[in-house]
Amino acid sequence: MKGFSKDFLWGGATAANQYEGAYLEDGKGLSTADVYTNGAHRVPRKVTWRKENGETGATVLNGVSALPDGAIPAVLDGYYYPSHKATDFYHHYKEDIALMAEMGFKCFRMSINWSRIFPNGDDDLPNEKGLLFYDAVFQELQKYHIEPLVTLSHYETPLSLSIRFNGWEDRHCVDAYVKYAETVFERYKGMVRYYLTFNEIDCLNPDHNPYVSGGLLRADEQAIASAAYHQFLASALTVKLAREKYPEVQVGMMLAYMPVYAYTVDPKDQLEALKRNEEMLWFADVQMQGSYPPYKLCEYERKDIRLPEKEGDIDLLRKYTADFVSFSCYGSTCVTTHDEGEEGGGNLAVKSVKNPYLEANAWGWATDPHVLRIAMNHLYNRYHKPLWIVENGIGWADVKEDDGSVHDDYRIEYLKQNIRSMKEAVELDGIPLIGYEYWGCIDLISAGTGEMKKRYGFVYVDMDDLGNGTLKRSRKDTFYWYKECINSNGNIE
Ligand code: BGP
Repeated sequence: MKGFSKDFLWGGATAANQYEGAYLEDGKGLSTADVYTNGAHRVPRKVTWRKENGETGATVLNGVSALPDGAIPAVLDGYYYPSHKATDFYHHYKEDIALMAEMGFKCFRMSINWSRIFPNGDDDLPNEKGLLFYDAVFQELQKYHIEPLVTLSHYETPLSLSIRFNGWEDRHCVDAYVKYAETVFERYKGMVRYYLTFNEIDCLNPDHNPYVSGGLLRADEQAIASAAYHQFLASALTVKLAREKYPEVQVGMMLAYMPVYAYTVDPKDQLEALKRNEEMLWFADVQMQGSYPPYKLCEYERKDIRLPEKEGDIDLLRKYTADFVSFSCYGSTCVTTHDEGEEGGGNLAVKSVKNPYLEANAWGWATDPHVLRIAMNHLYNRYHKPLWIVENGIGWADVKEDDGSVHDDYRIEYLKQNIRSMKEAVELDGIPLIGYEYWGCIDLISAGTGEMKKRYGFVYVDMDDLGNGTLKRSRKDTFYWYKECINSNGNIE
């Protein structure tokens, strides 16, 4: 049987706002993540704001929601903002990359913080100090032959674009983004070959987080549809830019894809599961097939939602589809229209019930030993383009022993199940897979809750939920396990 290819890109993944810290250093501007407070399991994060009259407050901006009239996002005293320090990759990148190299990483997924390069998102000139930081990171990666995979926008928008334009609702963001993409492509020519345009673009859905994904301070369904449209356009223009000026660059799309199962065999549940799956997949349809699926257009028509279309847009979307499909997948979710089943938690996007066949972690995320094979079959058989798993992992409140060790056997078990599943998709189903990037390879802040204790890493970082700690790095048991896994090219028992 054929295993993973010789050049399979094993590695790990991170995002600037959860990992970098240094939120105002060297000329960086504020991003939407920098005014986002910490939360906890079932305690949502909030956006802090100030009004002209001096009134201040904090508001939950999940789904269809808005800041109070006249409120402008601002950093306030008395709140804790996890992105400000994060786990300080900014000052630890050499040490962290050396740890990745020790595990044998072939690839490292990271994001560039747009507001580090253009502090207001659309400044005339880029911030040289911001560019220099990523120069240094890419040079360090090159030293160890680690291929960077760079997300251009991972759950953050320059705050100034949110305040002035309500983020991606306005077409202004498209031009600003393409200029940012071009600046980065040009600067890192020869150093970065793989880019992703928007992290988990489907999280822009009305039932998820349009603030985090689109920088929307006022999100109704029309604004969300416009924002998604503008991100599709920005992606297509980025692909065009690469094809015309940077042919060595490959641009992928990125989807959060946690397959949804029906809890019962009742056709009503089956239909509900189908609809939930399509709520994620239609975003990939536009980016990989080049047009909106009919059911989405019908829904927009029923709701009287108009796409902010201009001449030539449709051609761009059709012509410049992405080169590969990358996705995050942590487990599966399960839905029902019945009054049965235990409330399942899961992520905020899907109100799920607990799958009785699966175990879940403390945050309600279920570990599914077959999910990667299922997800890969769905995605490949629909788009026929190479896949790339750019997030998979398990969050756990790890305990560090006095000698610095962390015995995360639950994570080893998770990895075994998931890697086996993706291996089956490659070997038994013949699906082309470029690489596997384990999420949060070095401990970082949780996106959903802003907690530190929801840890994913192979490397423990000494810091608590409020940013106290030495930031010292230490190797968990999975560090050694993953190293062996990479060394044997995934030949695990
Ligand atoms: C994905 C995001 C990541 C990451 C991960 C885990 O949705 O792309 O940024 O954080 O989920 O989620 P959490 O951090 O909420 O556990």
